[in-house]
Amino acid sequence: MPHGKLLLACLMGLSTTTTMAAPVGQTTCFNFTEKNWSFLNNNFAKGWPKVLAPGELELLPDNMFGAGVAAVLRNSIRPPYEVSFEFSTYDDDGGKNLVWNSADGIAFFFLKSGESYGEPPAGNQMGFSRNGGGYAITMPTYGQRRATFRTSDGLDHKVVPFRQAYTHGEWVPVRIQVMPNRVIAWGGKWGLIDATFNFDMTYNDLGFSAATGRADGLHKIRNFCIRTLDSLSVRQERAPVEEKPESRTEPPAPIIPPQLQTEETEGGDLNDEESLLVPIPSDSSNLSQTLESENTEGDQ
Ligand SMILES: [Ca+2]
Ligand SMILES: [Ca+2]
Repeated sequence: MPHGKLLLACLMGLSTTTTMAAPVGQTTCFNFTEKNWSFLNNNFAKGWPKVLAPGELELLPDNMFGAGVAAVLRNSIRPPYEVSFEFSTYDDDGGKNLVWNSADGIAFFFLKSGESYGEPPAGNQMGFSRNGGGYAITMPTYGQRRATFRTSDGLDHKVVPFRQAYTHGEWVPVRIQVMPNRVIAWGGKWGLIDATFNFDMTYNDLGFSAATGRADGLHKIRNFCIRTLDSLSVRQERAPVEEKPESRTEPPAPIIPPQLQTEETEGGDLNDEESLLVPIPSDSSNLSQTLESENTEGDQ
């Protein structure tokens, strides 16, 4: 990605306005020092989140326990839009099979009120506040690594396995499309979440949160951008779904997900090469139930 030029153009745009009344297809990237950001923390996370370098944000360092943080972008962007970022998690006693050592994970939240966010909660809420409404794509690292679609009441409506929620220091790309009443998320090369929900559109703030409990870990994000979408050009993109983790011994290598193809009409041509990929299942309720029961034992 020609990130330097893009970032510069975006920052120049931001300096003239506090809102994002951007034309469709415009990408805005952030370095986390823009005035629209609010950083929140609890008493165990004083000083975090921290901007490590332009565009790189350390939500939490390694070996900090009981911590909860959030970085809220106070903004007025309304769906449909797509966010992209990379994230990295690392724990000095963590590893791909040491699933109880590292916690708790990162959440991307949207359609939320930053003003009434309150204190970012520690533990398996991953800093995603119950105040101010909103929704989140979460990537828990404690126990079964997974991705979820979560509402602010703490309920997970979709849960899928996602081994790369814990990256052991690698950077993993994520893309999330927020549309009226639908959210789609990709992580690494996997299609993670495709959820429909009757969204409350009262608030438009979005951002990231993270937390630790009795288990810990470094949580970082970088290269965060938002691209405005035209709802008519949003195309249901097909992506492979991660296998059940037991069936694979190695996590997949992270790759940059393909760009959206906006030139075709919705549905596309089934004979094109995307038809080789597996569609995201519209209903993973059986899996969700299994994982939710485990989730209740999460790190507090
Ligand atoms: Ca540690
Ligand atoms: Ca640890």
